[in-house]
Amino acid sequence: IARFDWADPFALDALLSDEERLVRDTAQAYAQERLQPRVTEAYLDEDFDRAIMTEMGELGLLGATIPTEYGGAGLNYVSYGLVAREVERVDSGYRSAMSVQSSLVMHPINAYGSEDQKRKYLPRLATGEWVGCFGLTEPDAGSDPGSMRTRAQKVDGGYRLSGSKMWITNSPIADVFVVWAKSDAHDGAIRGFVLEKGMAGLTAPKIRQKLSLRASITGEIVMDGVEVPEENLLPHVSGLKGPFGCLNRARYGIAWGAMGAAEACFHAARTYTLDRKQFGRPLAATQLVQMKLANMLTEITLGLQAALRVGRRMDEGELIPETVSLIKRNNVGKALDIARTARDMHGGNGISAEFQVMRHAANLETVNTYEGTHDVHGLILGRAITGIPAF
Ligand code: TGC
Ligand code: FAD
Repeated sequence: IARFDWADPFALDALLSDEERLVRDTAQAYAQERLQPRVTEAYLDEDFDRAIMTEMGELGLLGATIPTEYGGAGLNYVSYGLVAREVERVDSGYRSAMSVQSSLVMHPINAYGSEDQKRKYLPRLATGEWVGCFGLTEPDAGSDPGSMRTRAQKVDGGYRLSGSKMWITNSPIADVFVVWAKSDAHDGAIRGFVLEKGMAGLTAPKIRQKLSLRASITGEIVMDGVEVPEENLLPHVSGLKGPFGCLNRARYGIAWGAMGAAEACFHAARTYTLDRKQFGRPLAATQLVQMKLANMLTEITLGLQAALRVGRRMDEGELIPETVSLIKRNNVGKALDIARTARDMHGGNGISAEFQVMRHAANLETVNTYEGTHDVHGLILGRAITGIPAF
């Protein structure tokens, strides 16, 4: 007779192929053995170890869905989601590094780039020899990227880019910058450009004193008349659907990743409340604690099934952006609640870095905001339900 397994109530494991389980196990071993031991110090020091990119590259965790002929791993979207879940079980910032490189830098080059661009950039991004970043958000254009000010002006042999991008994951250590700008030569349409470190007029100062996602490096991208050759324009996409096509994939990965962070917090809360005694019995023997654990497990179980469903549909060629908004919004929102509750259940210890839960809670504040805020995804769904854009 099949029994209830509190660690996997709907037997997600049985819904995975052998290859998917292998990918999951590889990512889990790496995350637990190599990332977990260094995360607390990295977080406290506000330091991202650049070597993580090459380590992930060696294991095939960068560009998991990119075809093997360009150095990717040629895996499906469910595998990509499973990697995100294992990496974010350790820290949302490490998953960020993986998502940006895979979905926001390698995907646009693969989907919208020329053959020469693919051959030049993808293999070195896949190994982590090059780090990429994605510049969409600006100081005055966040939820509304259509109002961006960055301009590409046509010049002999290419374009001159001017403007600034804000809150850009990995920009201070990036070699390759996928930047979105309004192009005068294309009637003001938003176009993608690949910039390279060292181009005159390009700088990427680090943003300091973040209280969230501290193990990830974040910066600005400042473009002061950067001259970009014609061959660095992404030729095969025009308009906001370019960056949104990338965001669909990154948001999908985040829906899995956030569940990894939530699972870490749930497991920590379970262990802690079983061990910790007050009033002569374990905290886990109280009704309130059991109700909190039951709520956490319910949301995680449902959230994982939903992410798997969206991933399976993507692998069948059905990527419906609103379904991605639904799981990004729900899973991150629930993960944030779970992390805050786990923090509370740890009492005073809950505020210590040693117990991890407050770091996850602080990280998830960012995850709830980036890639489309919780409310913006609600409005995307609201528009789909009513036919009325209410942004
Ligand atoms: P709207 O009129 O809705 O659409 C403009 C054009 O884009 C197309 N489109 C999409 N295409 C593919 N996938 C999607 N999800 C799409 N959504 C829209 C649409 O069909 C249209 O195409 P066309 O051909 O007709 O021109 O655009 P809007 O300006 O009204 O936008 C509305 C809204 C709110 C949905 C959108 O602007 C939005 O999603 N805002 C959130 C911004 C955001 O997510 N920024 C993320 C920045 S990157 C980041 O945070 C990385 S963090 C990474 C990490 O560290 O892990
Ligand atoms: P705003 O858009 O100003 O929103 C502020 C508040 O207003 C939010 O609560 C929002 O939900 C609400 N709001 C906005 N519009 C409406 C509306 N119409 N109706 C009701 N409420 C509304 N961007 C990149 O391009 N690349 C990156 O790599 C990247 N990495 C990031 C890393 C970190 C650590 C952070 C914090 C952000 C990152 N971002 C990145 C930027 C991120 O995508 C934006 O912060 C996000 O899209 C929100 O934009 P904003 O900060 O300008 O907030």
